Amino acid sequence: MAYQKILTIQDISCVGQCSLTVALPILSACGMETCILPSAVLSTHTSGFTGFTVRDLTDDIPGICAHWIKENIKFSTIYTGYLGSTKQIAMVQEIFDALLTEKGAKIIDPAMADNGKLYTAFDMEYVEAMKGLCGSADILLPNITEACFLTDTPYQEIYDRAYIDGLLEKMVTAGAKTVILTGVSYTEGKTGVVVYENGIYSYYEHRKLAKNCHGTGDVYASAFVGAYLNGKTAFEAAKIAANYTVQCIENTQDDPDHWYGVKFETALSTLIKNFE
Ligand code: PXL
Repeated sequence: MAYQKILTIQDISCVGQCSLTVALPILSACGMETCILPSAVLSTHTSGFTGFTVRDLTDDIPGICAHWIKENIKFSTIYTGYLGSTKQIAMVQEIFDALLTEKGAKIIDPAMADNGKLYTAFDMEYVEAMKGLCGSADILLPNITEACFLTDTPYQEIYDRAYIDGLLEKMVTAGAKTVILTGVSYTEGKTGVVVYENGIYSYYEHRKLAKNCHGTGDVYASAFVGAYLNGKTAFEAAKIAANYTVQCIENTQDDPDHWYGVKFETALSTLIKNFE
């Protein structure tokens, strides 16, 4: 494994096991120097908690980046997740241009929607801006809801292979090089991920657990990035991240008090065995 300095841009939800509090430990465990750019600080995530506080850090970003440019700091991968404002999306594009090494990878999790709906903080202006950013992705990691928003496709709970393949094709036509579409279920009791790369669709199917947990998109994307940077192909990394996420849900689902996230820490030792 080549040690790399990477940057991840997403929010800090102080409580709730998502975004940076998931990405930083997972990527560190995967052996990467992980620098962070917090997009916002929230007391908790926004799915299920009420009365949370939010501090949008958009206005801090230009100064932070100017300092990094002055220090000649560069990153070999930039991985983005939940952003704090529409204005930040244009800033992220500038960060890609200024702070990535020459062959550096842009990995984008659009992190804006699930179960057919946008997260409460976002609107269609955000979606429009996110479409532009996702068109520049080397690797794009949406769920089906996000893929629908990115491609102006009506969301369907029941779908077939043609519907899924159509979503993937539209995202690639819009510019994304490789797309990993999560939460694709063709058979009862099973779910999986489709990897679309160089015109080829590959599907990894696995068990679907009864419980739909918060934060699993972030756990999945972080484990994917960690595996990919350890030299795995996109398909191998998609599979490793899926197995890890299933184990995290399994380790959480019997604890009714733990409704807000998954106990991703309990499965880290299994995740990193993939890289020995
Ligand atoms: O897991 C996605 C996510 C990240 N960050 C914040 C969120 C959510 C999902 O709701 O609210 C603040």
